[in-house]
Amino acid sequence: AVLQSKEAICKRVDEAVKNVWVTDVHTHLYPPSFGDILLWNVDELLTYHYLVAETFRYIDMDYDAFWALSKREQADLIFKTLFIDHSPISESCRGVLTVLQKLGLDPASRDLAAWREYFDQLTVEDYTDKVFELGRIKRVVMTNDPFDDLERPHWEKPQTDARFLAALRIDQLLLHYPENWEKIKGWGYDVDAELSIKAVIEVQRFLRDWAVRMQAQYMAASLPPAFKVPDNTLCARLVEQAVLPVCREMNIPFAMMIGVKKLSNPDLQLAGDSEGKGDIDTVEYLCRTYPHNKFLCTMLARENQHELAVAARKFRNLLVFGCWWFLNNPSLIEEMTRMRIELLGLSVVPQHSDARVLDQLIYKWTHSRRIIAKVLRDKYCDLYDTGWRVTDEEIDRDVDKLFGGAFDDFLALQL
Ligand code: RAT
Ligand code: ZN
Repeated sequence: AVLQSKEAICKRVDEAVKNVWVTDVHTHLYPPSFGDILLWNVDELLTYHYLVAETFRYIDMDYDAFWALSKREQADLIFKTLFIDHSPISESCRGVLTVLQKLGLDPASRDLAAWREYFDQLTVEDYTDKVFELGRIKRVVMTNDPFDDLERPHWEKPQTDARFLAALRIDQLLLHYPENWEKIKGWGYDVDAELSIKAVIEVQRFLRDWAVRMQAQYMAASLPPAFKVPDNTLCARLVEQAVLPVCREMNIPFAMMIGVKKLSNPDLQLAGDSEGKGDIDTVEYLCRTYPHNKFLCTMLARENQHELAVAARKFRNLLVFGCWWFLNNPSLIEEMTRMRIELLGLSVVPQHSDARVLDQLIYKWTHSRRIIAKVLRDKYCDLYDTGWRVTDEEIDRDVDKLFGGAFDDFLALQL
C-alpha cells in the first residue's frame, strides 16, 4: 500500500528495521560445535578487548599484572573500574548493559554475581538459539584462519550449522609469509621462501583447498595503512598472483579490511592495535585492473570513508561494508551511513557486528538498527517532500537489501 504521510513512513521504517533478519557479514564467532573457541557469557563480555583498553585509561596496574589475572578477576576489575568507579557511558560499556537488559536481567541491580549465575545455567547450544532469536540474526559470517592451531582441527570434518558461514582469513599468508611458508610446506604444498612461480601455483592450491573445505563466502585480510598494490613485496605479489586468480576462479570476493596498525602498544595485547589512513589508490587499482574479481572493503580511518564510497561509485566490483572497530560508535555510524546511502543508495552493507563474543550480536545490532532506521526515516521523508510516494512493500524490500540482500546479490554477481 502507498504510504500517504511521513508518520506512516516513519512507522513502517521502524518496523521493517526492527523485524528484518540480519546477515552479519563479519564476526569472530563460531558454531557451538567448535567448543571453547566460541566465546560467550558475561565474563567474556566484560573482558572484550575494547573494554580492556578503556580500563587502562583509569588504572595504574602493571600490564603484566593484569594479564596474570584469571578471566574472572579481570572481569571483576573491569566491572569495578568502568561500571562502578565511573559511569559506563562509552559505547562498549553501554553494549554490555544492552545485552543484559535484552536477556531480561536487571542492569540496575549491578549484581555481577547474579548475572554470572544466569549464564552458568545455560548450555551454549540453547544460548546460541536464544541470541540468534533475540537479535533477529539469520546468519553470521565467521573469521576462519587455517593458521590457527585451535581452529584448524575443527575443519577436518564439514561444518553443518547453516547459521554460520565461513570466510577464509589469510592475514598470516599475506603479511607473514616468511614466518609461515615452512608451515605451508609441512602441510604438503611445495612452496619456498622466495615465492618462486612454482610456489605461487602451490599457494593457489592451498587457498583453493581451504576455500573449498570451508565453503568460504570470501577470502579476507586485515591490512596495514601502508597496504599497497602493485608493489614488489611478498604481500602484493601474493594478492595479485595467488589470491585474486583463485577468488576469480571460484567467483568469491576478496575482502580487504584496511588501516590496522597492529600492536601499536604491545603491552595491551589484543587491545593494543591502533589505526591509520589507508591508500585508496590501491583499492581503485585492484578494482580497475581486475574487473572480473569482486572486492569487499572496509577501512578503519574515518578519513578514508568518503573516498571509499566514491570509489564504489566507480567500480561495481567493489562493495563497501561495515563501520569497523573504532568506527563502530553511534556518531560515526550515523555519519557514515548517511554519506554512504547518499552516494550509493542501497548498494552498500551499512554494518557488520565484528562480534567476538556471541552475546554481542544482541547489542551491536540493537544499536545499529536504531541508527540505520533514523537515517532511513530522514531519507524517505526527503523523498516524500519531492512528491514521490513509497509503498510499505518497497520499504521492506529496501531494508532487506541493507541488512543482507546487497551482500547476497554481490556474492551471486558474475562479472
Ligand atoms: O574489531 C575487532 O575485534 C578487531 O580486533 C579485529 O578483530 C578486526 O575486526 C579484525 O577482524 O581483524
Ligand atoms: Zn574483525
